[in-house]
Amino acid sequence: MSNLRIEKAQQYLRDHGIDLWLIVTAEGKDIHSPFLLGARCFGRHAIIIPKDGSSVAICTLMEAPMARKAKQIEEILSYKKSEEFIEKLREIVYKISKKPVIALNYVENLYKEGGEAINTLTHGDYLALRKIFPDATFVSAQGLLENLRTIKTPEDVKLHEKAVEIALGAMEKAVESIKPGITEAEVAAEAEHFMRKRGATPSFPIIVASGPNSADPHHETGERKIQEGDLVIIDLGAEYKLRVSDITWTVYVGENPPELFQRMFNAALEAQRKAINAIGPGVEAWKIDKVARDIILKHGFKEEEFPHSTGHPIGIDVHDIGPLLGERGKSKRAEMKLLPGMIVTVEPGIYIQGKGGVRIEDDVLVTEKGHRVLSRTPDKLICI
Ligand SMILES: [Mn+2]
Repeated sequence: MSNLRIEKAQQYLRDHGIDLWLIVTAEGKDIHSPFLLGARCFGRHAIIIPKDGSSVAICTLMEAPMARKAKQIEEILSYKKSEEFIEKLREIVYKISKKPVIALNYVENLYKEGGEAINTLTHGDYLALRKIFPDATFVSAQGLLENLRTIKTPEDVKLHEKAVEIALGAMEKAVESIKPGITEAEVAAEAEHFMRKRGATPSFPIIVASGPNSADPHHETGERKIQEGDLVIIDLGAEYKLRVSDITWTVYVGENPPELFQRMFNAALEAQRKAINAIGPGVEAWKIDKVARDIILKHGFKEEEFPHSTGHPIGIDVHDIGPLLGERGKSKRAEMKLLPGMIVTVEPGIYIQGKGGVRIEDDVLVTEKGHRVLSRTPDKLICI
């Protein structure tokens, strides 16, 4: 059984003098479990990745067959009683090393440096592990997780492409459904229905922001009826086999958009396309943001009318770890370099309170030579 993710993790463990990587979790609290297992187990279970040799998981009797069928972890053991879980865990770990150095899913400097998405070990699990392995040294799996999550394997990229394809289909359904009198919630339901039929779910609550609501980038979809003369922002993503997409289109309801709306759209589009063109390996993330921000300001829009970052990495979380396409100095993550295999969103927007907003968002893969746009936003303002 060959699993590129596990091979990468094992290489990292060997390079850093760590004996094993251990995940112990229950009730879906650690997203890295389905990422490695290929199945969602809710009972308490452990995944053990040793620096050499076979990967092992210990699952409940009920969930072990499901984990075996996923064929990601080489050996799946099962247990009935919690004592049995502890015994098996001790046996496997001490077979790897008598004084094990164990990587766990927490970050060292959370408040200063962030890393929420990978800080998934609970304090209770940590205390339990301290008791089970009194002579172990625990270290953070942060570097390992950053490596595994930010740089996508070819298989990851395929799953992201599928998540994008489903999101684009859902977007087309949503746009087709727009007419004066339909509510934001009804438009969102059309998109979600499309995703569900294709084995996907929304990767976050679908945003349909109409009229003045479109001036709030994170508007909560409600029961407002869409009217002629509205700008409508639709921001949605599909989660397919744990990989997410995140795209945004903006449309106008009516035949002739006012000059202001057309200017907003043209500026956002130019900012978005030029920011995408600046993406390539080795480029610091803030530089992409600067390209977009400078264009929006050049068009005469104010700083506060583009109040968010240009983009963020996506992966198994919508706002994943890695380089943030934001203003320099805003976060340490803005100084990080884009590397081949990363996927980021590019989503500049312009928002004018009381009038409306425009946002255009694509998902972009960084490649060895430059980039590849995985989604495709329209290059003109769609008028319905
Ligand atoms: Mn986004």
